[in-house]
Amino acid sequence: MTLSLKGRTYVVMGVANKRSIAWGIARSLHAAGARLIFTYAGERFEAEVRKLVETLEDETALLLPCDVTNDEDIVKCFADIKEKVGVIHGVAHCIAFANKEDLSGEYMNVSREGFLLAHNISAYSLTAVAREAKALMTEGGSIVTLTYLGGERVVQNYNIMGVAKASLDASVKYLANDLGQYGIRVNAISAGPIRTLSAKGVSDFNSILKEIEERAPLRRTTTQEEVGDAALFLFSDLSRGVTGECIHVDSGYHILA
Ligand code: NDP
Ligand code: KAL
Repeated sequence: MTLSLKGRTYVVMGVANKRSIAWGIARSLHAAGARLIFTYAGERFEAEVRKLVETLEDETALLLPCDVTNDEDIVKCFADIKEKVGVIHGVAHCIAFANKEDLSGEYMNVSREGFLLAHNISAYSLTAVAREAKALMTEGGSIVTLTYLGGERVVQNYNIMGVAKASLDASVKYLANDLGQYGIRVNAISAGPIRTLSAKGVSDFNSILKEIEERAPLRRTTTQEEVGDAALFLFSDLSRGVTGECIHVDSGYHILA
């Protein structure tokens, strides 16, 4: 068993820019020789993602639109992938969204609309994507999503996103149970805080990072590369016995009281 992914194809969803965790995963998969297909939500970041993908200098790389709030988009995206490459071996789901007003203050003030939006994009999308991807994973495969400690415990301001991540974490287990019989594994990586576009605008992000540096067992913050390499393990056959699992890549912060 090796970590080489030569001859394998993976769909990476959720690159917005070079700081995206999805881009860290893409770089690790690319270094292992995998062929990559990127999906992006809207035209907003298409040009930026296209520029990044070009830096890989891989003519086989593909870039496709996929807004996960839209079932037709998801179906079309995977139908396009089927037509262009046939078989895929995995999907990296690196997508989350909640309205800014639902990410501070008291959780209980969340509106029905805000609650459903966060669950739609951040949790339901994994199930919708897994269902479409399954048809293309005829040689078995591995699906990896990204979660955060705020789905297991109360983390200040994470609020609705914590509730959505709890739903995502449970989805990983139910999907793992459904898809195991087809040789498809489903796992999550719980990443420590990383400064990405999603984290932008979080007023006390510096103090969150400082606390990790001071208290986490490894005494340093998490990098995109660390998450990328953990994903590489989950996509490779070295993790062939692992499914329905959540691996914390967070310098060990989650073990602290
Ligand atoms: P980014 O902002 O780089 O990525 C978030 C991505 O979500 C963007 O690419 C965005 O696409 C995509 N997205 C939002 N709405 C939709 C939609 N409707 N359809 C398709 N894609 C959509 O942030 P991160 O890399 O930090 O986030 C990636 C994942 O990592 C998320 O699940 C996040 O919760 C998780 N995570 C992040 C941590 C951190 O500290 N940064 C810690 C733990 C987990 P677009 O830009 O095209 O709208
Ligand atoms: C406790 C933490 C502090 C931050 C609180 C909430 C963070 C929630 C993450 C969520 C994904 C952020 C958003 O949805 C931001 C959105 O409202 C506005 N941003 C955007 O629209 C940008 C342009 C696009 C690219 O973003 C998205 N998401 O599409 C949590 C910290 C310590 C760890 C983090 C950041 C975890 C996480 O899940 O991202």
